[in-house]
Amino acid sequence: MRQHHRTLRLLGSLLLVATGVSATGAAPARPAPSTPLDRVVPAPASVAPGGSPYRITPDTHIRVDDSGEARRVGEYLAAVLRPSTGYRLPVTTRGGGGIRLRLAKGPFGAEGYRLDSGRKGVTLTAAEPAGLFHGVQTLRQLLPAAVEKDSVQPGPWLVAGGTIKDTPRYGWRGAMLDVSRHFFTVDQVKRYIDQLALYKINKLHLHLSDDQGWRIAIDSWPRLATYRGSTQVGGGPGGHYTKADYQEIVRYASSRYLEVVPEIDMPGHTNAALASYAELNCDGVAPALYTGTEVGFSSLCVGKEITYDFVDDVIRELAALTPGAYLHIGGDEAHSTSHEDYVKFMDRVQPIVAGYGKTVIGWHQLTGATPAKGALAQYWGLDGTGAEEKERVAAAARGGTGIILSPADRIYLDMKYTADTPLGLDWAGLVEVKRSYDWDPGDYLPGAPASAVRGVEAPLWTETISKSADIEYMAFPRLAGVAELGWSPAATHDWDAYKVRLAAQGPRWEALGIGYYRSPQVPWPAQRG
Ligand code: NGO
Repeated sequence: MRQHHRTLRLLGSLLLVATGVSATGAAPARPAPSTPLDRVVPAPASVAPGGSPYRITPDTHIRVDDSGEARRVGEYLAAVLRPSTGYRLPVTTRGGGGIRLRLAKGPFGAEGYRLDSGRKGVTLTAAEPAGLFHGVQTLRQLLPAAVEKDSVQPGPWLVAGGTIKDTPRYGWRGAMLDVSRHFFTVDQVKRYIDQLALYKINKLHLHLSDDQGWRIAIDSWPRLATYRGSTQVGGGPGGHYTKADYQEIVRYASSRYLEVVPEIDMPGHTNAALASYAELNCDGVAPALYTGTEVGFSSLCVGKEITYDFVDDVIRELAALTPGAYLHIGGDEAHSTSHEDYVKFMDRVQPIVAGYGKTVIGWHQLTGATPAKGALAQYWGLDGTGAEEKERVAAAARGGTGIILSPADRIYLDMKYTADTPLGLDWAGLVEVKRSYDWDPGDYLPGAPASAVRGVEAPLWTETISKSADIEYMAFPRLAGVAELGWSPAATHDWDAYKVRLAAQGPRWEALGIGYYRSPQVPWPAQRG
């Protein structure tokens, strides 16, 4: 009799798992199904479901290798799970069953991991702590969305059985935040970093200067930050990062395995610098502060030596704050600089970056000059950009320049979704969720070898964006698609399958307090409460 009951119960739960009936849907309310192992964004490289699920209980321990970084990842996981499960989840280096984070040699690369789940536990294995961290993001998505809440939830906390083996397609999976047009505080940037980490984004590009604001303290040119940090688009108070603030952002990003890529845009987009120091202007007259949104009207004075003293000082101080390999020098929309001057300027400035041990990145206009050896060009054209311009970038790629893809009519997060989107711009067109996801970085740029493509990056320009809620509304859901383009093998690319996995993220975002655009293209579950 007892046996019979157990069989029935087992059958019932299998059925629930198979049909995906929600625990809060029709009776019977328990047990809840576990999330299918492949319902993860970005799609893992390979998924083999099977075997019993693991259930996190009050007795679960998080066992880590005896390494500082593995322990830190374990503590990070515990901090995610404790508030919603209400369990202690001690992080231990010995004994204790349940969740295990292991560092071991294997075919994982710098960021990959393997997840094995069964009745006795879940084990994440990776060669590097970054891989464990990305594996933790996968594990989060395998648990019910309520795991993301900050108060105790009923559970149960099941992880489906099976194995995931996962490594990224590209090493560059970036997001850019423009902190110049509107300033964002350290806490706001940290909040975005946490959101980027959910989807295994590994670069945070900060656009630190533009016509409307200079956001990083430079000791040798103090007025940049104190004067030109003092406002923003629309005339608000603006702000800037002290060096300590900036280092805190870098530290926090690195604790989430993101590398910060700082950008000082030059020689155009420099009204902030020109307004702060009259001597940087060819005519020696400082222009007024600028709080509008026009582009292309400012240029550093290419013929003056002081320009290069200035650039050297800025790059030296910024390089000293940057543990990462790259410095972005902008180079877009230099409409007020002659072509000859632009080439001259880039020929002088790129060696300065190299001299401080960093690799140059520029917007793709840099390919109209002579990109330094090893430089990366960030493509921000459109599907419809002229063949000549695309070929210039492709030729540079064939010559060894790496390419980061940020096509504006695909993954500029500041483009409106539809004509009704209250925020954002539309100069590159309207970019709904499907359009944003449905392209292949591998064959996007005709004539560029696939091996030149380092990955993708989603810029968020902030002419119309002034608070975290704005960032989130424009980034979600498109950011998840960009992350998938950067991480998942091309073979997994399929809008119909993607939109189902994406829909499952909605309740997670709600649990995390992220207000997202509920695109009608995506079959979101009904919103609760
Ligand atoms: C362009 C321009 C930026 C604007 C952005 C708005 C690039 C690389 N330069 O992108 O100054 O803020 O469009 O979408």
